[in-house]
Amino acid sequence: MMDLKEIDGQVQQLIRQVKDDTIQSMSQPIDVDEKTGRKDLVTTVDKRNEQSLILGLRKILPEAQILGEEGFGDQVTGTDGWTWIVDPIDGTMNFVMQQNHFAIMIALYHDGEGVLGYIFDVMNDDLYHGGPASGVFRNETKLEAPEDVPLRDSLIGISGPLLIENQFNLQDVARVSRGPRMYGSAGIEYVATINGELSGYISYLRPWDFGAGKVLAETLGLVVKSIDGTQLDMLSSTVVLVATQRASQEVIELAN
Ligand code: 2AM
Ligand code: CA
Ligand code: CA
Ligand code: CA
Repeated sequence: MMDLKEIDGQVQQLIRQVKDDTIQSMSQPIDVDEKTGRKDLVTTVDKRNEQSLILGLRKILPEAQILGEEGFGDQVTGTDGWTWIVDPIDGTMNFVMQQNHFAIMIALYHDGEGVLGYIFDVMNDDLYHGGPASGVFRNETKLEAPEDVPLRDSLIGISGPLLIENQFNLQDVARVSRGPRMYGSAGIEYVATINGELSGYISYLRPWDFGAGKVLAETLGLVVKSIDGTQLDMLSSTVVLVATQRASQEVIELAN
């Protein structure tokens, strides 16, 4: 097997290529389909990106299994060994409606432990990457851990459906904070938390929505948990909280 640095270099090359293809595709009309309804979209770019990423990742680490949102990967039923998790466009609704505020995400796990994470903020041309072995980078710049801010001095990301329905008392969480924000892309909200623009982010997420962000956020000392305070199961969907230590304690207290 290649060493981790070599794998990392090749994944960065791959995700930059797929980013370039994505930008290229935006100059032509894009086919959009509804998956479960008019609020759940998939495009030809989501599908093509996932196929490109899977093809590339298979070459980089043939023994790994691959979990991808659009179903071109493997049927993943366990976390033993090497697992890639791929989200080919995170924030497809933003991609279609705004041509902005979306990300491409890749994560690498070994025996359920995060090894590498990648979040490409495409329109800002910023690749967030790294893991416990190397630290976290925005492009070439190594990032410091964000300040441990409390909820009342900060903005907090909360997904639209959870806030509208006041699930887990999230309207109280919003009131205690300086204000709620909703960006519509888990990747972009993870990045905002990593950058210290938000003290945290709360949303119902699937493994490809939280896999990459979890590696990067935990490497920077942020808390990534289920909203009830328990550990995340890498293969299950749940309401995920990523936050500073202080904000996470406050949110978990208010939410349960
Ligand atoms: P997607 O664009 O890859 O589907 C939108 O608030 C954020 O939540 C996006 O990151 C989006 O990822 C994700 N998302 C959208 N619909 C979802 C659903 N039904 N379940 C879980 N996550 C969803
Ligand atoms: Ca989707
Ligand atoms: Ca997603
Ligand atoms: Ca997606």
